Amino acid sequence: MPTRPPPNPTPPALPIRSTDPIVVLTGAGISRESGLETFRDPDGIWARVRLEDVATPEGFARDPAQVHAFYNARRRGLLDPAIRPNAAHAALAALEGFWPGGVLVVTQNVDDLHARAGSRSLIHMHGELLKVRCADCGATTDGRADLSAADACAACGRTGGMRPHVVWFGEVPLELDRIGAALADCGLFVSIGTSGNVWPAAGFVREARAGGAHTVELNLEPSEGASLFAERIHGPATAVVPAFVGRLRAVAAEATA
Ligand code: BV8
Repeated sequence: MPTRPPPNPTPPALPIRSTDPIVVLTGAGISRESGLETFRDPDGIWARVRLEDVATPEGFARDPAQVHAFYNARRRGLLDPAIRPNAAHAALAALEGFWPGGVLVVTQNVDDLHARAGSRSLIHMHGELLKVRCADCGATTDGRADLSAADACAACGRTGGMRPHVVWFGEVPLELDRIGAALADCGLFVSIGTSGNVWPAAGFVREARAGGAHTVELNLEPSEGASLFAERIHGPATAVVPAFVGRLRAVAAEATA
């Protein structure tokens, strides 16, 4: 008699209430199946360029044209009509729509795929590829065209100071106070598609645990901080994220039954 494969083990019940706020941290892995490169995978961006040359203020001061070329190529790539949000982005947007406790997506990504999928409660802690900033007056504006040192700031008119609105290594990420408050207050922290290499984002799981949150990692493979999570589910984001959001939908439905 052939032995039947064991049924998929039923995932454990989630120790959260539907009134608990949720914080979701995402990284490059959630956009991988949309066609955007990650950073630290073998075929990733840092296998091709040195982060010191293109993602630091020192690199920009040394060779602004090289940094502009790096971000101009990524911006043009993101604007390719073939690059669209995937099922993982869509599942998070749906979660924001049905979860009573509220959802905040904190993304390390500079792409616009969460917003295009419909997420509204969203923080781009490392900035946005489709925005530009004037180093002279600080004005941040939408920017979808190639950028160069010759471009003038739309606000102050000066040239030479335009840069991508992106947080480089050694620069302080955006909205850390708001993120810290949300981590302290949340009942569930979910980390999706990040290797857990870059700080301070890599420390968010510790902050969430300190606040008593249940912590879950959804990633293709164990991240640097995998052991810090109460639950770890590994697989491609377009599979594991919708499945996890399905579990949350059951929690929300139970609360209203
Ligand atoms: C700062 C620019 C001071 C934008 C980026 C300790 C404390 C504080 C700071 C530090 C510290 N130790 C070191 C530092 C300094 C530094 C740092 O972390 N260095 C690292 C290299 C050790 N941090 C900083 O400089 C930060 N600033 O510290 O300021 C401060 C801080 C707090 C308070 C006051 C002062 C600034 C960090 C931001 C730097 N900018 N990029 C851009 O060009 O995009 S970082 C870069 O890495 C990207 O932004 C990216 O988002 C980020 C993280 O990478 P991931 O998203 O995780 O991508 P990665 O490729 O690594 O991993 C992808 C994962 O997806 C993998 O696990 C893979 O398995 C998985 N995956 C792949 N495919 C799939 C998948 N998962 C699911 N499905 C799939 N299909």
